Amino acid sequence: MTAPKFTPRVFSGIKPSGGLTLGNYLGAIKRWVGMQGPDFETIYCVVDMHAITVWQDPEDLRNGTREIAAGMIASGIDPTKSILFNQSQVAAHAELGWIFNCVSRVGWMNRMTQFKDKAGANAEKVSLGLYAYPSLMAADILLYHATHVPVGEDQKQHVELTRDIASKFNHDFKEEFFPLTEPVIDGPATRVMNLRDGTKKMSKSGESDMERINMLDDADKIAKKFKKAKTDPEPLSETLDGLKDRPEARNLVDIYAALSDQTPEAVISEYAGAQWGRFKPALADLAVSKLAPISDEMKRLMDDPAEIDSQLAKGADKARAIAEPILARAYDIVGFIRA
Ligand code: AQP
Repeated sequence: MTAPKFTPRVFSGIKPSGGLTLGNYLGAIKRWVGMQGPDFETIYCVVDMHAITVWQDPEDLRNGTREIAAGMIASGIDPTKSILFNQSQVAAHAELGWIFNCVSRVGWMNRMTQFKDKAGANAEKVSLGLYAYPSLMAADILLYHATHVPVGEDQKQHVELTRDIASKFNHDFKEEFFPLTEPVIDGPATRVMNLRDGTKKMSKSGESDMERINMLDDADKIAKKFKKAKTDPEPLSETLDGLKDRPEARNLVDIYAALSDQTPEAVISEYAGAQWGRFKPALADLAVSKLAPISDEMKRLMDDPAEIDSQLAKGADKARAIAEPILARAYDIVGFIRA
């Protein structure tokens, strides 16, 4: 249970390790937009320090950071309602991250499935940062005493680790200082799958461009990608149960549901028994109608990088105002002398 003394506050982030995908939009950003309002203070971050856990060309990183920020704003993250900034402008993330490296246990990191997936057989050669990533992610969240973190299913284990780190810190230093943050994982698109392999997640950095919808894809590309999306030869089933062992079919139904704000049950009842020749073009039309206004606005915003940088700098000032007193108190608790 989250202790009542904590202000209801949302933190979440996206790393600029490539262009924004439909997975990021449906699994994260669209839901973040919906959390803006009176119930929560909302803090959204382009987590550039996480991006460099794998090699990033510096110019691509700068452009990617602006693209993610533009995508968030174009999707409805309002910098007057939410704090929007890039992580590296608030040094307290790295400072608390170091403390958490000393709270976390190596055994905890060894259990992280994302590290195993990303490192693969190459674990000896990947960066130390990639291994310690979840500890920095815990710092991102706890630096703001965030009570809720809306994420896709793939990040659940990292939010659980954040709770473990908060608990251990509170226990070791005998003070209920950090909240036990709740992951918020809901809706039909918590795990948008790869269009060429329905057992793998859609990722920014996946090998083939055909396996993902990028938020900047034009209408023709979106139609082509859905047309070529892998499916089985069967038509859509009459009920959702009938899609149990058909991951690619289920993924397309879930994407349709998330884009149209319906349940997957409602989609399957509308398209019960439909052939792919009917469903795929309907899905492509729906995706274009929802994504084209966002990508047009993204392009408009990206034409003025100085304005995006200025929004990020203003957001960083607001983020620092919350983060610095929390970090200062954490330093005192740990026993660091400060002026
Ligand atoms: N396929 C997805 N379905 C649902 N949610 C997703 N998210 C990412 N992919 C999907 C959610 O988007 C938020 C930001 O994620 P991230 O970019 O910081 O990291 P990631 O999960 O590692 O995303 P990628 O696209 O797979 O990046 P790469 O390829 O660079 O590793 C998170 O809330 C995430 O759950």
